Amino acid sequence: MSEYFTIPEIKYEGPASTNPFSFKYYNKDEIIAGKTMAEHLRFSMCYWHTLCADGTDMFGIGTIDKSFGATDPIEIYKQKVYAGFEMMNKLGIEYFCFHDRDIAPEGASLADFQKNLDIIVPIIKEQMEKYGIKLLWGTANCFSRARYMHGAATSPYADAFAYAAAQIKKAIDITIELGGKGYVFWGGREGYETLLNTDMALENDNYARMLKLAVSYARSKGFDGDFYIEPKPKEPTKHQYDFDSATVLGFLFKYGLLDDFKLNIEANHATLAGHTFEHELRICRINGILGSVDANQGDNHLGWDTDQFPTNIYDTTYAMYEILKAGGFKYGGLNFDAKTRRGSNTMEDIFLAHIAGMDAFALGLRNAVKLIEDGRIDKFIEERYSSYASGIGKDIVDGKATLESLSDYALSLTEDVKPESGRQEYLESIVNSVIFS
Ligand code: XUL
Ligand code: CO
Repeated sequence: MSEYFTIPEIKYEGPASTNPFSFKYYNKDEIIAGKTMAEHLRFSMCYWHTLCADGTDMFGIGTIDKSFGATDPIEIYKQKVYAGFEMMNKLGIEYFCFHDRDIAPEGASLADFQKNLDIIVPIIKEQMEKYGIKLLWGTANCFSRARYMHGAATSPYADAFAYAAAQIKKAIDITIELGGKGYVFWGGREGYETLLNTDMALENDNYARMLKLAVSYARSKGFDGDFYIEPKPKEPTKHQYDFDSATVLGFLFKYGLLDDFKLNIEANHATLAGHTFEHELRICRINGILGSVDANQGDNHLGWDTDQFPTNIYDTTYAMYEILKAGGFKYGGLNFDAKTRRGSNTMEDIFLAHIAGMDAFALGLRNAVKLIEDGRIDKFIEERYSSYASGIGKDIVDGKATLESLSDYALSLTEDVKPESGRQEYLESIVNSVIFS
């Protein structure tokens, strides 16, 4: 098979290198905090942006050709496989993620689509074996086609629910066939445009029904990985039910789904929900539901999901801090759900973007380890809450205090409560001094 890219394998050359096709911070075999950088970061290429998206936007047509020299639909998707695996191999990316619709042409019917998937999946499998690349997670695209214009699992139309079930069943089969340990639900159309036409209770119940059907099918076929819900508050729908981590946690709890589901946190979805990336990760960390991450970033001046490659070092540092504190990934990883800007329209740009993203997270990992080893932030927090380690605070934590005993205690205080400074600016300066030391 001839090469698609004249770019060589990307190697670590260190921060002083000016070679654009080299890593400055990502040194995959270097051991940091007990694991190699590759084991910590578990980078993944996303099939849809990298091998399918052609730069089309609301105002303009594509600017980059992703047909890889082919014209026949099946042939185009075969070439995507070869090109994608060559790219991952050259970048040293060990995982990938896909939607059913990214990997094969849909054809004229559901049966055609499944036939096309059956042609492409063995080629993917062969390339995975050739390069030692693994599947991070699979999913079904139940949002692009007109049949899903009012939702898939939450559609008012039972036939749409059934059609989505067929896609999910097949996507689970493929995920299992390819040895994936994750299966994602992103509910782009699982929400509403107006409450005036919406039976929210039924839609929520049906969404949970679909998730349960998927779990019971996948488990019956031997899938022992994790299911992930990927929160996003809006876009394309005005309001999406999987609004943010806290909302999804409540949903999973209500429907008894917490044994099988974790969350896939996307940075740009966090900011769309009005949160920071690290806030969403913290919610997952403290509730034991961190599954995987869609690594990208938004633009502060734009109100939509720009899916940019992550280059903001503060974001990657705080994200890796949360991920390390959560004990790292089990089956998840850092999936670049990111696309080059429409004007960065060459294949070189796609390599450079992945290098930038991988280096940004590598530097984030290095910084986060330094922050944890430095210990001043942990110590500050411990001291800030030390009133709960003894006396009345310990009684509260141990469940020994009652409202009456607390009232008696408060009445006995001779002075008003005097909280100490939260020292935010000082803590931010610690972060800077650790990052730039
Ligand atoms: C859309 C998005 C999806 C999911 C998978 O915003 O993030 O690509 O990651 O369906
Ligand atoms: Co995503």
